[in-house]
Amino acid sequence: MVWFTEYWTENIGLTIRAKEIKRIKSKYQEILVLDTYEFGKVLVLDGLIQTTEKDEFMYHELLVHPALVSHPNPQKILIIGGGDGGSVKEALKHKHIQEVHLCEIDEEVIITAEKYFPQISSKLKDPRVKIFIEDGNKFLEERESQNHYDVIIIDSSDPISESKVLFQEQFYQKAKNALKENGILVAQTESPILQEEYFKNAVKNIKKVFNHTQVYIGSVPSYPSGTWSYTIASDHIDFTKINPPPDRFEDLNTKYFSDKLYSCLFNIPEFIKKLISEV
Ligand code: SPD
Repeated sequence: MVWFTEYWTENIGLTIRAKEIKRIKSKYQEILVLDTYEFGKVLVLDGLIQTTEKDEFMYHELLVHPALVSHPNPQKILIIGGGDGGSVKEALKHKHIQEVHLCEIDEEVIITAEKYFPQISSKLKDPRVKIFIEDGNKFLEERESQNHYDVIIIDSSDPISESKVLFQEQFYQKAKNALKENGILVAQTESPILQEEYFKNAVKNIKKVFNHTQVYIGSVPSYPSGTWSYTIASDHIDFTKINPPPDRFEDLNTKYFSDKLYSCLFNIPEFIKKLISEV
């Protein structure tokens, strides 16, 4: 019997019993693959759970679909991070998508996902997907002035070590420069309950860069507190005023996201509105 604990803060954590733990050391981090009783296989980077077979859909569907249905015609997508392939899998459910660029710093994450998480990584070899093994921040610097993408999805790990820069104002500015005029950025922005400062900092920096910003939340049981936030932003799309046509929600084959969920997505709890008002 093996137990794994992710320490959410110094006072609280999540402990999972595993049948087996595999350890892989990459150039950037320690990668663990846990074979657990409750969550199925679990991918852990430097001690932090990134994805689990049981609840990956809850996170990836909510990160990806709101932005893709909000955009009138998303064709070219960039995903930064997300080497497990979960966001690619969800993005390719939209029939307009012609090209997905995935920029992941650590090739070993992709190799591990393909070996141990075949369902989550199932679309990484799709011909519409081009993989770049690069630092996301540097990748954007090279494409900054190209008005290249319709939607940019920041599927990062937490704002520590290599990922810290992916939560800073300068990074969001580079992302905006790489978007087409009516482009949309969406980012995972941490737990508003246990990671209040990370959350507020990310929202504050996104708000500085874009005219329209909305926070929404969802449940991800394996992430700190189980309540997770996402921030969607654009210069030209006011998310509170648009009403995507019903066909944009068809054939997505989702288990969490739906047209009904989307229609009330931005009605977030009062205590989270208060946190946002403080940034
Ligand atoms: N605390 C973990 C947050 C991780 C968010 N991103 C995970 C990447 C999965 N595709």
